Amino acid sequence: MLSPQLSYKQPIVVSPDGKPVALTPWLVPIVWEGTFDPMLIDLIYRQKNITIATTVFALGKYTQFLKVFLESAEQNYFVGFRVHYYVFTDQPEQVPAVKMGEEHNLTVLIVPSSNRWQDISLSRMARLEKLIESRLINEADYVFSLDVDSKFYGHWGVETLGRLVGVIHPGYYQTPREQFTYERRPESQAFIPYSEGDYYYGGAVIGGLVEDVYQLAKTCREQLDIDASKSIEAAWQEESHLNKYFLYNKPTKVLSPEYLWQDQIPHKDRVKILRFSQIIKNYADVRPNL
Ligand code: UD2
Repeated sequence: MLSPQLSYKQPIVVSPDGKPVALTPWLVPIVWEGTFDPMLIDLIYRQKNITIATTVFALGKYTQFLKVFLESAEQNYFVGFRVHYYVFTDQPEQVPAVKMGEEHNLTVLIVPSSNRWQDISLSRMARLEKLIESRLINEADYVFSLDVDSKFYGHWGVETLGRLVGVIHPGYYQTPREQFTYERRPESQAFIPYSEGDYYYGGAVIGGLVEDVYQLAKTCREQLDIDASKSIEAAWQEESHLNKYFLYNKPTKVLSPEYLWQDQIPHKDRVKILRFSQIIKNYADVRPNL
């Protein structure tokens, strides 16, 4: 159940002298380069024999992004740990054959096409919920849901694991919260008033323990269904509902914008290392509708 909360000061992500802030006001880490020892943290997780499921959706023209996504993931993403990609697509023949590293494998799941990009994006919650129920609960320990129109540029490892993991959107990490693109209409289940909010989280990265991501996906799907029954679509589809969920169910680990950047934003002097970034795309060319 979501419950109302009192207003409080907006947490900062970068201090006034430009230093990354490494702790949220509810005392969980914000993961930046330099805040963890990759060798030590690898050693800790190596003893745990974990599997990280990773869901990625590539429908319509977005299948063109799979090759770069998967090839760059195989260079950087949980190298040395067991990873199982689940690729949801309407065109299985377009899934490229990418050489997988040791203990990395991929399953293709066929889903119907859609002629609205908004429906593709928001239906990810329902599909994630069902996949966890039917398979991941037995097949994985952790799960990440990632946007496909992206490339890995640097290390992404076990430092990102936690019970419930969100990423700070690169476009809003220095923005006053009243300018966040949260859903502002009270009629929507995703509504957040101007006086509330911690960070603006990107919908491109959702992660955590399978059980916790299940609760997130189920709740967001239920909230999306209520909105749909009232013919309301939140400003940023499932991303708006995700932000509402994280406001009342705080992540136990927050990833800095190193873990979600955008190729069109210069990164030098802003982040020490670029790990995962949205590639530049012409929306009119790749989406089924505008
Ligand atoms: C933002 C979010 C995205 C999602 C969306 C909601 C970031 C960086 N991105 O991205 O996660 O919350 O807003 O509106 O936070 N897709 C297809 N085929 C399509 C269209 C979409 O497969 O024709 C899938 C694909 O996996 C894609 C994802 O849906 O990565 C999100 O769609 P988008 O990248 O077009 O959304 P965008 O860039 O507005």
